[in-house]
Amino acid sequence: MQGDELIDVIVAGRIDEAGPCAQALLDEGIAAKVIMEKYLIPAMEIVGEKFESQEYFVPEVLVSAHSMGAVLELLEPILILNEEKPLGKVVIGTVKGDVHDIGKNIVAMLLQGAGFRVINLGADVAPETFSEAIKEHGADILGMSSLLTTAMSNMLSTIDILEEEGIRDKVKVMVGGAAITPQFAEKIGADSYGDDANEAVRIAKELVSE
Ligand code: B1M
Repeated sequence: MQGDELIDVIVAGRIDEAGPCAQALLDEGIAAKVIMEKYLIPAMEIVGEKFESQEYFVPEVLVSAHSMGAVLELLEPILILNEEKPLGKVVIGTVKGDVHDIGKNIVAMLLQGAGFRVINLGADVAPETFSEAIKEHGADILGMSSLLTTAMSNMLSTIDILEEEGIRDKVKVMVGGAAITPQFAEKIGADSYGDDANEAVRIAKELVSE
């Protein structure tokens, strides 16, 4: 089994083949993290290029995304460690108005794998929902993701609510996702920006040790 085959399966959106194809790579001894970094993320990059060049439209992108989801489901229990004493608690979600959740889920999985307790609120998460979850779980870090320029201002709306409720200084805010830049993160008063999932883990460790 070649990793390139997994890329082809995801790009072509052959959902039923995605899980077995990834399982074959695992059986060959290829680590889950390597499968994710070498095959899954590049596959979605190809899908993104096809979308941009209008070779693909939303339905094609959706079946590719579901194929990737099937593989992530398979890899999740392998990537996640159940630490008895977590490094910290992270509430994470994609902001309101944005349903892109693949990258955010990868970040959530790697954070869990690194020993954080992660409360993943999903996608299209309202500012109030983030704030409630932070209070309920006593989160150390809030992670917000956005891939849409039309939705990214909801990161600021969330930070505003945290300030209104007097809890902004109790939680570190990390933002990321394809729409976000370090300049935007700074402008909205986030504590940190993560370019990719590995960087997000490194930053989260720094944030809890500050
Ligand atoms: Co959409 N989409 N999409 N889409 N989609 C983009 C984002 C787009 C760039 C494509 C394009 O036009 N070139 C474009 C946004 C343009 C913009 O705003 N600048 C776009 C658009 C326009 C849309 C719709 C409006 C299309 C339409 O309906 N006409 C619509 C919006 C729906 C909505 O949200 N309200 C839409 C819908 C969809 C699908 C539902 C079909 C599907 C999402 C399925 C899903 O997520 N469950 C989809 C997809 C798959 C994409 C592309 C092709 C791929 C995104 C992806 O999964 N990448 C995307 C094109 C692209 O990105 N090139 C595109 C792989 C993933 C691993 O990367 O999410 O960037 P990413 O995550 C990375 C890093 O960014 C980082 O770590 C991850 C791993 O390394 N990261 C963080 C992410 N979150 C982080 C948080 C952190 C730290 C790091 O800290 C908290």
